[in-house]
Amino acid sequence: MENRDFYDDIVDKRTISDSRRLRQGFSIRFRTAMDFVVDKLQFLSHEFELENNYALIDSIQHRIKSPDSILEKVDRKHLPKTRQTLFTGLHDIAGVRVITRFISDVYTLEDMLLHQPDVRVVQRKDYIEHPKDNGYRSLHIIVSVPIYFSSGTENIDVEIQIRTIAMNFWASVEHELNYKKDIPNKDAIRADLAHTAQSITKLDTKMDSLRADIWHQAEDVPDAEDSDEGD
Ligand code: 0O2
Repeated sequence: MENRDFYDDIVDKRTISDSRRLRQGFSIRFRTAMDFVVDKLQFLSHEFELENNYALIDSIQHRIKSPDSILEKVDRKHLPKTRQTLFTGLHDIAGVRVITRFISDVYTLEDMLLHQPDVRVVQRKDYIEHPKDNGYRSLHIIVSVPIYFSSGTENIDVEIQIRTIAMNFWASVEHELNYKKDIPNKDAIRADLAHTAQSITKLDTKMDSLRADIWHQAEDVPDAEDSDEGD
């Protein structure tokens, strides 16, 4: 099905103006919910930085799922092509990916986010603690957040993926492999990637412990200002 037919197909026998309204209503809801989550994450990261002198978040990416990708999922999951599926049947229409430097930062950020009174967890999958068979690692949380219309409040789901720079590097290469066709030795590359995922886990764990060492040693050394005071 062509992209441009997607929303028209969903509304089926509605008029063109109904279809346009639907598309705009769809976009405004998911974009507002996505921006709400991104703003919250950035605020929490800045607040943490003020207190601790380093940023929890290295970078943030976000996207609204493309019509092709929505259709592929609707077909794969055998969902009805209805307005309800579009608005409430999929939980990852709005997606935010947060990249941290360290594994411990993934969970610190999760903890801070989930303590917010207007963020409700719908689903949590910890692929860091329990990696997928192919080696994929990331923390996935689906949250429901409120958006405020003049007529009332709606709750919208947003998928948040939190992972380290190293996990993200691995996932981007693995993603590329899945989308490339006609690769004769795909199985061998897959096996190699699974092996590389283990090295990445070791690297992430080592970096966390190196940072802990740096912090502990920094605590033992008095600040230049502190030692000046004694002079
Ligand atoms: P896009 O373009 O990122 O939206 P399902 O969505 O049905 O496949 P489920 O259980 O609903 O699976 O979601 P899950 O397992 O939490 O993972 C969904 C998303 O996580 C995927 O989105 C990817 O972004 C990412 N992901 C999950 N597994 C892998 C993996 O093995 N390798 C890589 N590179 N990414 C993965 P979409 O919808 O596939 O694509």
